[in-house]
Amino acid sequence: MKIGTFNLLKTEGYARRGEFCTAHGVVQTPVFQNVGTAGAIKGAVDAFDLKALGCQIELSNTYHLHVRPGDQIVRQMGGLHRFMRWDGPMLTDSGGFQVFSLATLRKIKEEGVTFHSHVDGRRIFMGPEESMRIQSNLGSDIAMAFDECIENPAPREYVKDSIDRTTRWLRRCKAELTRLNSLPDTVNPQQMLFGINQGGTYDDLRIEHMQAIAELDLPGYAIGGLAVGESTEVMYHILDVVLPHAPENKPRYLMGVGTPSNIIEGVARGVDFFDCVMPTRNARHGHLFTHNGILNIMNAKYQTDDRPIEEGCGCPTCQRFSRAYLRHLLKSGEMLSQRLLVMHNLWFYNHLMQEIRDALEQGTFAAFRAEYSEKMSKRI
Ligand code: PRF
Ligand code: ZN
Repeated sequence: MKIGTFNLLKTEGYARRGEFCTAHGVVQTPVFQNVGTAGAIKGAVDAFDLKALGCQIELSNTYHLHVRPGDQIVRQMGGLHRFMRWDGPMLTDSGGFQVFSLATLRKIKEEGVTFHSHVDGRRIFMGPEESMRIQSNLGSDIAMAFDECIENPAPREYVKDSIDRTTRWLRRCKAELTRLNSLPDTVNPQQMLFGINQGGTYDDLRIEHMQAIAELDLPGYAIGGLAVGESTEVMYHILDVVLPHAPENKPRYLMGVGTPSNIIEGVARGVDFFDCVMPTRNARHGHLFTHNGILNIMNAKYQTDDRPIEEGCGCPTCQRFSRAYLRHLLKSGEMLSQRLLVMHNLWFYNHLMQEIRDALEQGTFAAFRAEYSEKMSKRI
């Protein structure tokens, strides 16, 4: 299969079962991208663990790796795949979101954004060209466009100006990545660019922007600017409105989302790629995903519970350890608790996507959605 090809294998309603080809392998969709922001999965999980957890594609961040250790260093070490010893598909986010959520004292101009590093306060400039050069040095399979992610709600005039600028930035991203891929010593000359749809909570601006970016005929499109202050209902409404205008034969990626039920509802509306820090972040606080809802391992009732986190779970943690032991580890502040709990949650998310793909293949996704969409995100 040619790199950048998206094969739609089956559909059920708006939900899609597909496969997407990258330079480091084929991704079966719908897929959850496992987050390793700075080239490491939080909770002491390495690239070899990721394989055992059913991870198909890893996600890292331009902004973090640019600040530390520096993308030139990563390039010198052979690119991020080789640096972290992950040989599967990899996506890097552009910095667009992190600059807006982490950095301080930012100033946006047509050329790009000036901001202060969250690590040492140093002044940094990043625009579309800088973001593409950094991502090219990292050598990911999918580079994300440099965009502006606006918090919801935002004034309409601001959003309109912002999406127009994000479209101009996208053209510059495409031109720069094309140039970088043609250089003789590029880390990953097959690196692809995904565009990002913005437009806040305005239906017409969302559609207008999606139509504008679709014209660039990129290999994939993301929906950004969601899960940033609006309600779940508004997020689902925007997906309902904008996805019919996304190219059908290209993968769609809902950035930074979400809970198991957000994922099931996203799939139902036609989303193919997801990513979220939720499985890792929740695990580190003892919040563990199961098919019956979210279990809090700190709860006193687990003190002498000899069962695994979830009966029947195939993860390395549930194969070996009891709720009682895991509760003890977390309460004692043992580092081991982080690793064991994160492994369960990542396995759960990757396995959830496998269940979704199986249901789509068997034409039973509607039933799966009805049974689990609400239940999985409840606290138990
Ligand atoms: N843009 C980029 N990355 C993102 C987002 C975005 O809008 C979001 C919004 N949920 C998460 N990550 N570049
Ligand atoms: Zn488990």
